[in-house]
Amino acid sequence: MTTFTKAWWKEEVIYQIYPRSFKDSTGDGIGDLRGIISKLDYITDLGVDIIWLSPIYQSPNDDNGYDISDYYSIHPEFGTMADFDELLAGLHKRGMRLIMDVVFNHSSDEHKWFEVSRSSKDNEYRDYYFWRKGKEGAPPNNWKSFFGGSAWEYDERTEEYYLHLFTKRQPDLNWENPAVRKSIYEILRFWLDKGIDGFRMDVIPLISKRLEFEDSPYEALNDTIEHIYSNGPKVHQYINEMYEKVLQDYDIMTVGEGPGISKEVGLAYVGHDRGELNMIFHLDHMFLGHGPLGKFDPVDYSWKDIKRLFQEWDTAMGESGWISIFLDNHDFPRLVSRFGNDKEYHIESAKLLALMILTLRGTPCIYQGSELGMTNVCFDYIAEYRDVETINYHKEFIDRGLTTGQFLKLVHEHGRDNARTPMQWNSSDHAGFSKGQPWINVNPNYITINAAEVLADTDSIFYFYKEMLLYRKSHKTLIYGSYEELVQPSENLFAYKREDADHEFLIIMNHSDTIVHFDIDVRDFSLEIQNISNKMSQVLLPWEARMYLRN
Ligand code: ISL
Repeated sequence: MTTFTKAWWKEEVIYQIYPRSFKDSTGDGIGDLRGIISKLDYITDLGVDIIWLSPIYQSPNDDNGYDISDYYSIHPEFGTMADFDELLAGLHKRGMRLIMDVVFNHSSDEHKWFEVSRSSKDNEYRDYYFWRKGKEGAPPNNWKSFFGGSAWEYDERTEEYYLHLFTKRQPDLNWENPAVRKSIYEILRFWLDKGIDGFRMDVIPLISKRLEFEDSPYEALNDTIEHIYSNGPKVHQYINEMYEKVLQDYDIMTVGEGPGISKEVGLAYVGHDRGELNMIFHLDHMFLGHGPLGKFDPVDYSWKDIKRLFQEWDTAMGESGWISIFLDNHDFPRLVSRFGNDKEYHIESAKLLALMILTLRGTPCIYQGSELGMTNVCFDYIAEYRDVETINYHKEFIDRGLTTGQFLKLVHEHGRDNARTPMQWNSSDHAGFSKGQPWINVNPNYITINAAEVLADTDSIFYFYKEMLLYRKSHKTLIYGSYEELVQPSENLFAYKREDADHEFLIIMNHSDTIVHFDIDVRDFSLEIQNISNKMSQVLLPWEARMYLRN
């Protein structure tokens, strides 16, 4: 059965905070650290353990903080280092932990390293980045940025191009240069010595480049990401060095974010004996539905694909690796809008998805607002969108002769701002997020979907999360037990078994708007959790989810 090594980061649950959109304490419309501090009791009440803070460092905000201009300081719009220390102490006092988001594949173009680097061909920071000559007046190769357009930007001052896999204001750092790595390790130590509990490492598989910089032969962006940008020749050498030089000295957790990490290479990042990372956020299920040109070029997929991926990943990790389980974050649509039904079965499907992320094998990661059932937003005007990805792709669409109306339809479903509208605290102005005009409009459904509502209703999505979080804590089978999908005739039924020497659980979920029969013998089991009251034994109502425990 199971011989997993035990670890706190397998047993605890992560809650991701996107600080810009969580709670504003000053009235400037931007969420901040004191806002988070004011909500610590709320977070404690929910019952999560580890807070992942999206970046709070100094940044020109071209990509909302994923473009860092000073890794050692807090952006004034979020507060001060004293506020940070207070937040960390507040979390620790309540028995929670804090992990920081570190972005080391690239910096901001306003980082002093880059400012010096671009100033001449010959300076001590030139090799902190990738500078190359063009090819007959064109960029060095055909690489495309994740956010549209070429991944190379020409800089007139030195008449060379620099590489940026994201926006042109996010130049890629050159890990080949030992001085870059040393600088990064010092930054990691600075934050660890403050007493934080770990890191979420942004786009970690991209840090080692294929230095030949050959053209990508692939048409689909996702293939280029997997085979050309990610998993470069020295990626494991670098991560292992970071582990040996810094990480291993601390009792922390590390989770690598991994576009391009396939199940075939996943274990190399997280195998227990590798000396690299504790777990990864692989994006296979999140990239389902992305066509050749990415998210704004959608293709169909079904629950069959999702179920297959979860089984394949579990098998690939086996007893020696670990992943995080999540269905949304600040880069993707809201889980209830994407994987549930945010209209007729809003509450039912939100609860079903909660049961799913808290019972699959891996460390669950809950994104802020999921516990309220927050949904995608459909802004009427492109001017209401803030995300650089949406803005850049809008330009590309117009250049290709499409209309803003056509593009907006895609953004409503796939845009990242769906997840970035302010947290809905109550039904007062601006959803109680801020006294001033928020940096991005609130979702108009805050009048009915908000924290005050769910806290006042013991049958709400919030209390379902709370119940499940408590349940998971006291049933280690749901953490370490084996995982096995129980294949059902209906594609929309997702059923699996979690088992160890002590217990056997069955989780059965109907991911559809119709009634479905299931074909699993539950006579020796008792029903532990159910999201809808329904007494029929072998029949699940639309979006019904059940968890059984063998007697
Ligand atoms: O959302 C995506 C693009 O549509 C993903 O491909 C995303 O860019 C990828 O997962 C990397 O995301 C991370 O790095 C980006 C940053 O914009 C994202 O917010 C971050 O999560 C660059 O730092």
